[in-house]
Amino acid sequence: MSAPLAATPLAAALLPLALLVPAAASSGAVAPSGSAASPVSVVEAAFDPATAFVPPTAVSYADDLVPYGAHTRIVTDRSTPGRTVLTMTVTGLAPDHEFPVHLHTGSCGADPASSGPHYQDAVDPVQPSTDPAYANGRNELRLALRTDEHGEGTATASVPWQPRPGEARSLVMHAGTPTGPHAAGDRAACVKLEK
Ligand SMILES: [Cu+2]
Repeated sequence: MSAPLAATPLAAALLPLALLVPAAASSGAVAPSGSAASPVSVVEAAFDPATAFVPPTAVSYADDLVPYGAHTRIVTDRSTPGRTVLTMTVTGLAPDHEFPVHLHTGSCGADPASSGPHYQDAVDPVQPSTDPAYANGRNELRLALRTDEHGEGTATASVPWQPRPGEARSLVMHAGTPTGPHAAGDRAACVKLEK
């Protein structure tokens, strides 16, 4: 097949993504709803392999749990001062499964470890953080996302703080239970919240 014939449909397929990227870079959120100053940001994405040609917003590292093409919508509501309410909705995931989902500091990358440690409001001076005074569901943002028999689910967490800009860059879905071939703490998927 000649290169021009192959390149044209690819370029057309990439165009919507190319249009999304500048908006994300300027706003700090992948797909802000409303004005740029809106305290509510929305990320909508389909999971792709980390090796995709265009680095995906939502990466799956375990397509038995988070199949490529499965969809997520994440709404981060900072409209109440000093409070963050984050809601994650998914479709197309492994059915009857519970994913521990956490706000992490780093961004998503080809290496699942690139999302770094958990974001903490008060940062534990000892890393990795295991001290329950810091590693808890009030100082970190954690969800338990349970899917139904159709692989759909939604979960919400509310915390009495707002993340420091640029320091809470991803939402990580751990493999959870049942574990299957994975360890419960393995990173099954990652969604970028900030560039
Ligand atoms: Cu985590």
